[in-house]
Amino acid sequence: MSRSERPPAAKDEPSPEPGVWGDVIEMVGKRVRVRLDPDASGGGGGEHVLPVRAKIAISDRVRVHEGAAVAFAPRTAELMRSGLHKTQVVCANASMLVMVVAAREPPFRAGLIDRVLVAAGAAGMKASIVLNKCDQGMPSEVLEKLARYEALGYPIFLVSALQQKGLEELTAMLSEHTSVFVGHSGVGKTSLLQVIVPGVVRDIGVLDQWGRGRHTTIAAVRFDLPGGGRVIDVPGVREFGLEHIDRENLHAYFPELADLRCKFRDCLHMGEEGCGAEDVCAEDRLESYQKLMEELV
Ligand SMILES: Nc1nc2c(ncn2[C@@H]2O[C@H](COP(=O)(O)OP(=O)(O)OP(=O)(O)O)[C@@H](O)[C@H]2O)c(=O)[nH]1
Ligand SMILES: [Mg+2]
Ligand SMILES: [Zn+2]
Repeated sequence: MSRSERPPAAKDEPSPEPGVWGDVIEMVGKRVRVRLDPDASGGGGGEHVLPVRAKIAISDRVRVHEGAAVAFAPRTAELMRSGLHKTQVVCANASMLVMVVAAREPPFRAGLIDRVLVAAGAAGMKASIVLNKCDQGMPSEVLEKLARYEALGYPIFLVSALQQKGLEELTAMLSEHTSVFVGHSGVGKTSLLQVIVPGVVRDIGVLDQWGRGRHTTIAAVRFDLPGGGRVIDVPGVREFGLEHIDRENLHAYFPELADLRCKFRDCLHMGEEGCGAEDVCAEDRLESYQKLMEELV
């Protein structure tokens, strides 16, 4: 319908919101790349590069009008990470957190896993753990710890991106979700993506037009998987602060403590009389919990 054919808007009727909805599929520096939805006729689509606004996170749904984000859709989930001075949204609208770890390079750190699992729980996301670089060996103490996480309900995947081993089960899980790969720098998050999503290197290469050189450490990117599902690759993390979580709620994100009833109803599992935490919680898991409780004061 041409402009002249359009019926005049009723006087007090708000004019329809201008712009087109799309997904934030890449964030680097002060820019975001938005992939616009196709229109009803199957046309439209295309991509826009916009300046970052404080609110935007990777995988957000935004409405784009005249080169700017003019509206944000409510997020189904918000993975948060906080530092001393600020809280950051790691990604929006993901349903599965995939904690990627290595046994040796970089070293396995259960403390970081515990923190990230808490962040996933607080975001209302499911979580799983991928041990990558299995070609470098699978030390029994690492496998024992992973078995404990599995018993707590977190699926475990033993894989090697290098040898392309163990990827079928992981890919099947990923096809059901929008997932985010989280982990220490160098565990192989981007390497995994490269073997799971064909052609991914070229896709990341588009960043070159912004003169940013190498991609993996600075950009957050979301990819569609060929068999369904989406994966978000974010820069590696060294620390994962949880200041945004109420300490009274922390136990809810430790499955072994979530429903624990101790002698006192308001037991915080910090060594109180009649506390049952030691009976249900592995020693280092309880240590992680107590360390976090002390941090969140
Ligand atoms: N032996 C072995 N090396 C691997 C494997 N996967 C990745 N690597 C190597 O580990 C190094 C880091 O891999 P990346 O994929 O860049 O790691 P990343 O987690 O994306 O790192 P950041 O982007 O910095 O967070 C590279 O040298 C990879 O070749 C694997 O399965 N086995
Ligand atoms: Mg990477
Ligand atoms: Zn207790």
